[in-house]
Amino acid sequence: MVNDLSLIKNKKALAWIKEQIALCTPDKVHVMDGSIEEIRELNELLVKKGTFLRLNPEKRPNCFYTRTNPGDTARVEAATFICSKKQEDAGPTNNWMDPTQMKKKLHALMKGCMKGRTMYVIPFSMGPTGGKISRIGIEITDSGFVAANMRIMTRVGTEVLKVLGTDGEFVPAFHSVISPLEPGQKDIPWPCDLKNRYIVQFPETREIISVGSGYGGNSLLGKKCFALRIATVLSRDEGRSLAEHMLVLGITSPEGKKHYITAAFPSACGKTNLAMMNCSLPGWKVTVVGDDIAWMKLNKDGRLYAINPESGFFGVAPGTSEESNPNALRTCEKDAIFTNVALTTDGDVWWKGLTDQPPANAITWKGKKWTRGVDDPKELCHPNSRFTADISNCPVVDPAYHNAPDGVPVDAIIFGGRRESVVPLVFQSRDWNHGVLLGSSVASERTAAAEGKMGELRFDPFAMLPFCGYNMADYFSHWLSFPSKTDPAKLPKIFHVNWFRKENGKFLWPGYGENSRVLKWIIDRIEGKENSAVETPIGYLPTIESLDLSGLDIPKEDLKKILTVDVDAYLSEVQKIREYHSQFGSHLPSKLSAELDALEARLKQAKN
Ligand code: GTP
Ligand code: SPV
Ligand code: MN
Repeated sequence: MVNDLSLIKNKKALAWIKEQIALCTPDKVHVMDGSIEEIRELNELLVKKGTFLRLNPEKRPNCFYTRTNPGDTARVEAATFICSKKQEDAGPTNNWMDPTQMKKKLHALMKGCMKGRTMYVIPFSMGPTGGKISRIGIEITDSGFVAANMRIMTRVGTEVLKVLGTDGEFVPAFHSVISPLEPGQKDIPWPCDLKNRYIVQFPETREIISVGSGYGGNSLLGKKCFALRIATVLSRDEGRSLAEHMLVLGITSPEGKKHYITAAFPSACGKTNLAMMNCSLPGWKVTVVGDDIAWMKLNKDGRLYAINPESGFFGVAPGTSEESNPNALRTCEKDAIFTNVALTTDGDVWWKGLTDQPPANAITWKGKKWTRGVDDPKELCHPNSRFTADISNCPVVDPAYHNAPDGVPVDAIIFGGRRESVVPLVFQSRDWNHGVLLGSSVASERTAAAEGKMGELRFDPFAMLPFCGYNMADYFSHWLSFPSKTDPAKLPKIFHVNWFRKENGKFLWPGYGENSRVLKWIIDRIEGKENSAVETPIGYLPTIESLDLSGLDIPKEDLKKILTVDVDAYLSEVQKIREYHSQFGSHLPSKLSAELDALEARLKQAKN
């Protein structure tokens, strides 16, 4: 391990790192160079310490297994703060505290917090290193788990430092598990400080400080903290950019025509699955650019281009199977990290849905011996258990991921949520502003990706509720500003989907690879195919004839249910949206209220 800051030539970075060393008093400092040797050594060290278990190299070469503290298994939204100078700028949907006060509180926790530990300094690039839309961050962390994950999820090392140079800009991102070690004290398997978890963004100074949690989105600071919370602010200020909780996919028709589509669904609502699906429609192919985050920018040609700022997938394990997502399974066959899944007796992993039956014997994510037929299958893996895998290992990675550092042109943007009732399978917005209304009124049943009560319906505008770094209503305004910044005809068309309609506890739509039928319809709409839709009060819906359902056995009554607008249910939906929007007060853009009024008027007219 290097204990040397000589790699850091950036003056501001050096000063910041030295300050953190003085405050946190780590035993060692390691600046990550991103080399293969370095990550090998780090993985070995984590195995030696018991943080990682090496999986069976014959079954899963270069793969590791880890278990978190049972209380540290998901993002903690209650502990996530946007500390702008004025509370109004954080808006009513974010937790807020005065930045000076928050810093005081955090510094008290940070004092001596790395005692007995190694401080990893991780220079990382979000987006291709040196790319036009890319941005640089430096994460400081005392978690080897975080360092190993960041090495997969972002571009790390000396190349990044080269681009940063002596005076380049970077986002300082501090992370500590706040679990100092006394001499001779054994490192507990999963260090964290459950009572003192704070995931804090300072939008004005573009800083991140996260303490107490070692888990995923709380600690891999390039992901939600930088690429969304800080980047939404940077994008607003830049004016022609967006930072979104969206997958980016390419879809090629049997005739060889390619389109790029982005889609925003709340956490654990199907982005990873859609982004790399195997199309059930013969001859169609989906390729993945990204599965969680998109940075988009208006280009000189007037079109919106998207990049994936990440370089890996931090995917939900349960539900990932040969039937639902074979490409995700291929991606984590090697070089992957598995968190909170079950361990099999032959040194492999298992999670709910991987196979119909669990293995006869296993060890649960809490480290308990488990026997089929005796113990409860629910104990095997955590519902938010995850795999961290390198996007380059994905068999359907889109060539643009490697070859188009400035992004791919976006033809369509899709919004969606997990809705058992009311919301149809798919519909198209009337225009951009109506599309922004759709984004602003995304609602979903709560999943395991965040702590809280499962299943309850909550609004999650643009799937960004926990990820917007400023006042959500001002973010709506930023979206509404795009038609004035380019030829509106060049903007992507906006759609809404819902794979999750249920009746008697069963899904009405088969989902997964069958969603290609919906994507095909979306492409028909982009291409202006005649008679492909009917106009309804909520937008353009497919007719049963216009959806390609060849080879799909699905009852006609079920199709009718998911392709019909329930006017009364939507009228009460409008009331809920109005109520939700009202919390934004004078920040709510009048254009958006006008869109909602117009929707209500169309629904009322349809009723008469
Ligand atoms: P985050 O990583 O938390 O942002 O989640 P995500 O949006 O990438 O969700 P993901 O694709 O991992 O899916 C989450 C869960 O939804 C998994 O259990 C999937 O099996 C399930 N799911 C995904 N697509 C579909 C679908 O089309 N139909 C149904 N019924 N379930 C789906
Ligand atoms: C999400 O919750 O949206 C995730 C997982 O993608 S995390 O990295 O924890 O944010
Ligand atoms: Mn996500």
